[in-house]
Amino acid sequence: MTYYSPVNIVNNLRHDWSVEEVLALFSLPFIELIYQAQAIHRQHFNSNQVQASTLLSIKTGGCPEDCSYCPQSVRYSTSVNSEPLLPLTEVIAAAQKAKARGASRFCMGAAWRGLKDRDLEKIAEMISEVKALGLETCVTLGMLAPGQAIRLKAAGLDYYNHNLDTSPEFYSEIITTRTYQDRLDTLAQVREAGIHVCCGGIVGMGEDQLHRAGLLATLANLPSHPESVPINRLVKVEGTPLSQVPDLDPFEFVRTIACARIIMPRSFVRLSAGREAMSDELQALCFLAGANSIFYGDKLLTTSNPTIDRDQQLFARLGLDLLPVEDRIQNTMASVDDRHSISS
Ligand code: SAM
Ligand code: DTB
Ligand code: SF4
Repeated sequence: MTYYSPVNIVNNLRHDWSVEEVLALFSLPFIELIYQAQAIHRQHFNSNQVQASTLLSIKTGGCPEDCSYCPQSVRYSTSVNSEPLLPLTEVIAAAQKAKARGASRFCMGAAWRGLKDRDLEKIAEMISEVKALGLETCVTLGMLAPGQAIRLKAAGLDYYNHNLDTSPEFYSEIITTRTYQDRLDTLAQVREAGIHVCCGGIVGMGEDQLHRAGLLATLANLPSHPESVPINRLVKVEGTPLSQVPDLDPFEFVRTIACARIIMPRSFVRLSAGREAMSDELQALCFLAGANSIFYGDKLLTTSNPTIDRDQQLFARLGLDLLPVEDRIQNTMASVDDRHSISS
C-alpha cells in the first residue's frame, strides 16, 4: 500500500496547501510575487528555455458534454461541425510537420466524453506512430475506463491531458454532465498506469480569485504534482454560454501563473489557450512569472494560436529557446523519480 506524505521529504514539494495560503500569495504586491516566482523558477529550470507542444484535433466537434466554454459541445450553436476521427496518415503528417518546426511533444485531442473501447486500438496506433518519430506523445480523450490507460501506456503514451478546469466550488457553474470526482478518478488511472499527468484549468470564466486559488491548491494537493500544468485563459467563442463573460485583468492572469509556479515548483507551467489575444509584453510577463511551456503552432484544437512566425520573433526578441526533446525527457524523469511516496 502506498501512503502519501503532505510534504515531499526528498525535494520539499508540498501537497498540503490551503486555499487561504494560496490566496495570500495572490495578494502579495505584484513585484514581490513575480520576484518570488522567478526565484523559485530558476532553482529548478533554465529560465530561458520553453517547452513546446503542438496540438492536433483528431476528432472534432459533436461532443455530448455541456462544458460551457467549449465550442465543440453539440449543445451550443457554434461554427464547429462534427467530424469523424482523422485517418492515421493525416495524424502522422501533422506530427512530422510539428517536429520539423521544433515542437518536442505532439498532443492529440478528441471531443469525446470518454474513450470508447472501439476506438482504443486506433488511438494506440496513432500514439505508436507519433512516438516512432521521436516526439513525446500526449492525448486528451476525456474520461478513461479501467484498463484503458495501461493500453495507452503500452502504445508509447508519455502524457495524458485531463484538466480540472476550475475549483471544486465553481465547477458546477461550468459543467453539469460529469463530476469533479470523475475527473479525479481519470487522473488516478493515468498515474497508476505510469503516464505523466498534464492537468490544469481555465481562468477568465467569471470565477473569482478564491476559485483560481482553489483550482491551484487542488492541483498542488494531488498525490503528485502534475508534470505539466496548462493554464488556459478562456477563448471566448461565439455561441458558447461564456462568450460574453467580462475579460480577466491581465495582471491577475500573470498572478495565476506565478502562484502555480510557486506552489508546483518542478512542474512545467504552460501558458496555454488565449495567447493569440495577448500582447508580446503580457506573454513576456508570464514567462517572467515562471511559465515555461506553450502550445506551438497556428491552431489549438478549433481556435487559432499565434503563428509560428510570431512566436519565433517573440522568442528571438526575448532570447528564449525551445527546449529540445532529449532534455525534456530527462527533466521529466527527474521529477517523476522524486515523487514523494512512502511505501509500506
Ligand atoms: N474532450 C476532452 C476533455 O474535455 O477532457 C478533451 C478535449 S478538451 C477540448 C481539453 C481542454 O481544453 C478542456 O478541458 C479545457 O480546459 C480546454 N478548453 C476547451 N475549450 C476552451 C476554451 N474556449 N478556452 C480555453 N480552454 C478551453
Ligand atoms: C489544454 O489545457 N488546452 C488545450 C489542450 N489542453 C487540449 C486545448 C485548448 C482549446 C482551446 C479551444 C479550441 O481551440 O477549441
Ligand atoms: Fe466535450 Fe471536452 Fe469540449 Fe467538454 S471540453 S464539451 S468534454 S470536447
